Amino acid sequence: MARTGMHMTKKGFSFQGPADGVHALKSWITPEDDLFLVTHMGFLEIDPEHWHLDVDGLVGNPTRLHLSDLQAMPQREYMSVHECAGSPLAPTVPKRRIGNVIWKGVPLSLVLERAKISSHASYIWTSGLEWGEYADVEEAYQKDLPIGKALAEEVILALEINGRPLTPERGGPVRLVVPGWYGTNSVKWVGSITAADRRASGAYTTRFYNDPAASGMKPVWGVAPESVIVSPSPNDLLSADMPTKIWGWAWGDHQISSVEVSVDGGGSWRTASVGPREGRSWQRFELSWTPTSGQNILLCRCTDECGAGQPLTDARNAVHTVKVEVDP
Ligand SMILES: Nc1nc2c(c(=O)[nH]1)N[C@H]1C(S)=C(S)[C@@H](COP(=O)(O)O)O[C@H]1N2
Ligand SMILES: [Mo]
Repeated sequence: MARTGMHMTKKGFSFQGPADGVHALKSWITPEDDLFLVTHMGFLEIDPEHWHLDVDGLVGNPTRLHLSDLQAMPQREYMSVHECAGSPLAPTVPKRRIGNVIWKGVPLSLVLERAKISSHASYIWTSGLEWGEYADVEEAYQKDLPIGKALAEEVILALEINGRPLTPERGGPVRLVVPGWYGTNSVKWVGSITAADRRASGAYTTRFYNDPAASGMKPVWGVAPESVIVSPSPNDLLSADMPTKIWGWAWGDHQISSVEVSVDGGGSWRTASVGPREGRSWQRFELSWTPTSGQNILLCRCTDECGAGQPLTDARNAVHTVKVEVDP
């Protein structure tokens, strides 16, 4: 049910992102204007004075926190890629909804400690406050985290993005952020947190955001290794025999150790240079290249420190391709 001091501003599923897609993502930190926005049921506007967070379930001290309580707690900043896993109804279609931002807020672990979380808690459930319908389901946006991830230092109840308070569209005044895991886990408009000894049973943790796996279903949690070519874009005017650069971003829950680029449609691959990562940021890669006239088909693929890579097709992190026409 609706709490006081909040209303939906737009109903239904919505996606917004830069018109040029990944080719717009030229800066290390993605400005909010270029950062995608997603909501399943609609956007919620919450009066910060009325916002509160209830922490209950397997805790010794059920707690209600107002915005001023959170603001008075220790906060930290964390740089992280923010990526949407794509539609839960089409999990193998790459959407490349991505950005790299700096979040700031209160570590979730501090809030759980304050509520005296029980040693029997093995999952943390988090619910958004909005209401509405998505794919014939009408229930709260509730997600869960295994306790190990919930207590990890990077998981925060964010109050800011890129140095500014979260806007209502971004999930403000307070949202969960789970760096290293797909955006679906980062619950916007957080209203309640429940400690439990089992997984949450709602549609967003059982029916949606589970990938088929040999062992049954695998929750959409850690971000798989992925890379995109930012430049050149298909609209760039390139001239044959003029040396230029192919560059882009590579990221994943684990650090990326190598990126390869193909300039002949995947026939052969060259090793690009790869920059450092901070927190769970993306990493820049680049390769010098002298185009030849006609159509050039560019691809990139990366491998993380655990040896995981990118499939060529049929996966949300499938290899990215850019076709460029080069003048003679
Ligand atoms: N309450 C709530 N939280 C949510 C969602 C939602 O629909 N409701 N969508 C999730 C999905 S699928 C993504 S990709 C991110 C999008 O966050 P953004 O709009 O800040 O980019 O929020 C996640 N958190
Ligand atoms: Mo998403």
